[in-house]
Amino acid sequence: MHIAVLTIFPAMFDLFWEHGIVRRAVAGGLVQPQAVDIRAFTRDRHQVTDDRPYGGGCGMVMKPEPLARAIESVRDQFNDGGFTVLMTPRGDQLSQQTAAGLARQQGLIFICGRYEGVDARIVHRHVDYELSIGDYVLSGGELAAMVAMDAVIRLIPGVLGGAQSAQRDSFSDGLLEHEHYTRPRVFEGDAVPEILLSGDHQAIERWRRKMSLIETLMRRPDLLENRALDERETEILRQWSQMLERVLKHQAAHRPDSLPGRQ
Ligand code: 9D3
Repeated sequence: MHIAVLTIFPAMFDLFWEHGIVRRAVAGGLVQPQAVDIRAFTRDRHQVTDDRPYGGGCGMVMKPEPLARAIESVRDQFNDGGFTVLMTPRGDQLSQQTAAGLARQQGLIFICGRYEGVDARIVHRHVDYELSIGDYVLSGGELAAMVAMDAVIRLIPGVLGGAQSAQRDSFSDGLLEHEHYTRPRVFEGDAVPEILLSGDHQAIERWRRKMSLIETLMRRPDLLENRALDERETEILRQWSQMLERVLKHQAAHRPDSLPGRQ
């Protein structure tokens, strides 16, 4: 997949391409990345990429002409076309599902805004999708584009090896992961759960699924509301619900005001 990032800070991406899974994807020819310097597409002596907003107000806006020329130049190189994504706090929030959709495109063009944003005509005429990574304020679209690209690249077929595999991500789909342990068996007085040392792979698998479910219930109950539970999961939650009920009843029976001789 061809991926181009349009930015006034192309050097920010040098290290991104050179590490970990992204680096392997590039080395294996599965991703052909390029950071395109928007400034190179200016035509004035001072290579200006921003201008004052019509209607006044503080802050600057990214000029449309250099951006349009940069997008055209990349489109000419992507013979099979590219899906153009503007990184902006106003966009749809990135999700695993969005990432999977982007991973199916022939080519991707990410536009990183700086200043208050880009001229609206760029959005109207050249942008296919507006993407945010969440409700917090960044100084520009570059880090957000890296987050999106990282999520997308690991979903391109062949990028993850069998050991890691995107299938494992979807196996525990919709649940948080269980805890992980490695040596030593006891660290700062905290021992590895006995079952993980048992060698009983079926029991270990059951334990891990149960822990995933319970971690999800405690940390992200919202994830469970939107996910179908299978029979085993339903049974685990029923057991927990009974346990909690018992604890609550016990607590209620032992409240100070329920004891004789008080109040
Ligand atoms: C004063 C109003 N601000 C909007 C919330 C202006 C503004 C803040 C930050 C305009 C641009 C930016 C720079 N941020 C991005 O370009 C950006 C971003 C983000 O800030 N948060 C989450 N996702 C993204 S994607 C691009």
